[in-house]
Amino acid sequence: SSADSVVTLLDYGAGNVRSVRNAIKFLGFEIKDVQTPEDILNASRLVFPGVGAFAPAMEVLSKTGMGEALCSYIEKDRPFLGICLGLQLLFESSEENGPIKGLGLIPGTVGRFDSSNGFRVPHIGWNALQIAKESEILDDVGNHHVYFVHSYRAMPSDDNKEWISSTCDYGDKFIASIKRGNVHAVQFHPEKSGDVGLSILRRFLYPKSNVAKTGEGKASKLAKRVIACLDVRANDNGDLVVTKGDQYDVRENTKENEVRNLGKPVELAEQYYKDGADEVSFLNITGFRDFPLGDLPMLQVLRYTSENVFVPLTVGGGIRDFTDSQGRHYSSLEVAAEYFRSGADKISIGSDAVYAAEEYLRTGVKTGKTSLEQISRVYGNQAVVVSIDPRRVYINNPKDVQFQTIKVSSPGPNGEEYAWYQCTVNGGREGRPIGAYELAKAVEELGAGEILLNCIDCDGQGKGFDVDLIKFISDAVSIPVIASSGAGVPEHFSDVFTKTNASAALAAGIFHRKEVPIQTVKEHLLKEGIEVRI
Ligand code: 1PR
Repeated sequence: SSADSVVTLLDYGAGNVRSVRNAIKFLGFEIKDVQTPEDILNASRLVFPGVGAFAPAMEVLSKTGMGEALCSYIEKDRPFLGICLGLQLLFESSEENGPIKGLGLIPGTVGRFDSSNGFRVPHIGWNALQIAKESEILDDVGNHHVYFVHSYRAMPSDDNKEWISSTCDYGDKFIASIKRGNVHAVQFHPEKSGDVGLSILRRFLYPKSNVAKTGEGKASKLAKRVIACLDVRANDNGDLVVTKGDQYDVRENTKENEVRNLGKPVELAEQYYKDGADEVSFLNITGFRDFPLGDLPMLQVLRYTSENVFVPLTVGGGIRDFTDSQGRHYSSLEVAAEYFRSGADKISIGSDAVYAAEEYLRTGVKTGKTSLEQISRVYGNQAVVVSIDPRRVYINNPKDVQFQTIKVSSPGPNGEEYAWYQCTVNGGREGRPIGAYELAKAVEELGAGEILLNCIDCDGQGKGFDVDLIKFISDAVSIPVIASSGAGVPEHFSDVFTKTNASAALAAGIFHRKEVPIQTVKEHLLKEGIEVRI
């Protein structure tokens, strides 16, 4: 292999850089991992995908001498691409658990987004860039959305003006990318930004070639996301299949009562990526039974999918502490780590988050020991989704229950005008004494970065999302909420986006049964004046 086809990658082992690796390989390059500071100095092009939190990253860079090597590499104007934290570390300092000193190559500090002005934090999703100066790697990107996921950002100032190649508006105007000579860094994730992101990487890797323009686009702000969800479980032969329930019942109404089989997980995920899904979620729906570390097929599904799918991947099911039949104990953190290493960008916690929230509400104490808290501390809250599986309970009088209730838009079977939403565990099999409202507030405090809001009553019915529920919860928290369950036609998506503060909408059945392609949903949203990524 010639030096021309090699990319040096600085991976200090703090998280998942699998997708960056996959994207580089997809573009025809080999990867050489940095082992020593000399490897940095000898690189012909260096990619630095920062992951994890600022302080531990700086600690590793200082201790190993890699920070010094990085500074000298960059000062020599050698080809460099920093991603996300790989941009932030170039600044003087960060407020993240700090102030913590950074590499100090660019004047300025990194601070947290302010959620008080109605902008949800973390900033998750596809947003537009305002190009500030010419940068060969960005070229026509200004018309397109790119994928961001972060709670901290660097701010533009007179002192760092000369570095800024683009900014992004999200409550405030922050630095989306920098460029000086051959040195580039981006706050967004090109490796997760679909074709547009791949073309950014391609322009960096092949600096003198003519990369074709990406097609039409018209990005102005944070887009509403359309997510394809694959409920995965082993069928009775032990093969992993994509299935789909009817109010969570995934068995066919036949004599054999077999598990409904709608296709193969990897193939379907790739199809949805090509069709324009902004994200793909896998839910291992029997994860509460089988142990996921033994569940190698799901890890394989992630590994294969992440080789060809360049949008965020979420995986859920079975994320909790576990002792296997041989008595070996696995922490939820180990389980999550295995999923991240295999290509997941986010993990989603269902049942275990319900128990954590119940305990927190009972004691008022954050122990720091729940899976939710631990995973979010190590990987950041943007990597932790809580999946809620509530069931609607109609009541006549809000005083009849101790939970937060809403006035429903259409009355219950006996004319009830109110409802609360009871949380369940184990795939809807067991109702718990906690409402969706109480759960959402509690998990936000415990470190969830996003909420996947299902509704058992609506699941698989194709009659539309539960707009009452989604409005209720998305108004209660300041983290993004994904509306789920019940989509049947494109109008259901515009409905949920115009009537609630949901940041994303997820569907399964209509996509699996090929009733409505993802593009059709997006075209409809666009026509209704709702911004989406095209
Ligand atoms: O409790 O941490 O092991 O996580 C289990 C996960 O598996 C949870 O996220 C839970 O929602 C999910 N799950 C468990 N059982 C089922 C089931 O269907 N029997 N699937 C299940 C939940 C619901 C949605 C579905 C939407 C959209 N799936 O994600 O995809 O309702 O469907 P639609 O568009 O066809 O209406 P843990």
